Amino acid sequence: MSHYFKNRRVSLLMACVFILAVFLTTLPLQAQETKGHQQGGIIKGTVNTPWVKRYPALVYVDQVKGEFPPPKKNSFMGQKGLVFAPHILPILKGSTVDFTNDDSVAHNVFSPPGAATRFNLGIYGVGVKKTVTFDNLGEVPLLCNVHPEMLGYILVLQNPYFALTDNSGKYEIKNVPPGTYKLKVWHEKLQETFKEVTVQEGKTVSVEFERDKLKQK
Ligand SMILES: [Cu+2]
Repeated sequence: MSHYFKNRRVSLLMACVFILAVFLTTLPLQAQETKGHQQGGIIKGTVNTPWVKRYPALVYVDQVKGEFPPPKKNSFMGQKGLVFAPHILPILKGSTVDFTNDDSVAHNVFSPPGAATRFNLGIYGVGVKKTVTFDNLGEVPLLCNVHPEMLGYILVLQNPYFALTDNSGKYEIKNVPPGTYKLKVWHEKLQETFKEVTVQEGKTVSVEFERDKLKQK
């Protein structure tokens, strides 16, 4: 008799543990779903090219309905150790960028013909900050008149749904509003390419860019 009760107690306890475990494992899932529901979907995947080991690729949604005002805080493009840092700076249209000089030598940052925004900051020394506002969509290569080896890029975008790849080519764009879009890849060494993507509320969609489709410039 007591054996029977003991077994019963054990199975009751096991049942409780099981229910608790199920509850605990589904809890974060539920939270995630609620969050995803409020914040659109996720686009993720890989840009399969060895070039990403050197410089990241930019993956971005080409056009999204709505207005996306630029951040009030200025973006930042430094010059340190005779390189532009960061090498690639994606920004929203209308953003203002601070160009600082953290080197012990003077720089003369400018954008060449063909850039979405043309500018020339002139020669400026250490500790000086110059600012430029970027009102046109597209690519702005950055050069320096003093150091021909210096090269950087600003990419001016219509919406905040973009990501740079890590050094294995992986990217993830969060909170994308549901819809069908052109998902574009930009890399300084590659021709621009895109894939169509449909984003659903609360879902993750994978978009892979195959190596043979990524043509060198
Ligand atoms: Cu320079």
